[in-house]
Amino acid sequence: KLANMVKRGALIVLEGCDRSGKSTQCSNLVNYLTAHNIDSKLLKFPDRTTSTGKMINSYLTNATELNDQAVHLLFSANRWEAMDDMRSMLLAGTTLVVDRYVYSGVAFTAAKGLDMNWCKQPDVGLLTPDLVLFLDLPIDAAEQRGGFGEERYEKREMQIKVRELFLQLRDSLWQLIDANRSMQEIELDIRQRVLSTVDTIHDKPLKQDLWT
Ligand code: NYM
Ligand code: MG
Repeated sequence: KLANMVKRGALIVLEGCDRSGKSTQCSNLVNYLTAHNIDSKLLKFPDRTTSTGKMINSYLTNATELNDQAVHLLFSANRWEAMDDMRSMLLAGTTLVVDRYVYSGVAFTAAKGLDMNWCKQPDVGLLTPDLVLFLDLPIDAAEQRGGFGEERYEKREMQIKVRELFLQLRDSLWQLIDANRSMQEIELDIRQRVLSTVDTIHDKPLKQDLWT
């Protein structure tokens, strides 16, 4: 069948604490894939351009206050509103490189003391990644990279808790990347893992059953 001739794209997620180098690595990866004729696109959560994203942005920049549960649900809604487009792009053969996903959603809210299982519920049924790369950087090294910014959550104590929670969320999709190396070494490492995932996607169905 004609529909089966298009190989779907891979859903690749990069996760990590603030200052772990995710954003740089995500854009380098997409540039590399594009240069090698692998159709790919960079996405980022939160997507601050949508109406939920604007509310999230105003919360993160301390312009507004929101209840912890409410902002958690906004982060999740910000993902849900992207799902239809993401599914279409993946099925059309585009590999998506996603800067943060549900793991950030759970780790950051649970670090405030909310129940982890409660935190997972709104994301149940989202697209399941093919690969999650966790860029692991010791907090001290992250701080040496110019320190955390001004946004909410960018504090040492918070980041330590977030990292612990991230590690509790590790599942079979995860691969740990030692982010305490040169940018180039990390980039090569990530590239190899992503290429082998893209190569082995074959006719694996795209799943939308996260945390079910
Ligand atoms: N964050 C990100 C959450 O608290 N929940 C989420 O669901 C997501 C996707 O927002 N400190 C936090 C993590 C970051 C902050 O992300 C903004 P970024 O990548 O710094 O723009
Ligand atoms: Mg940040």
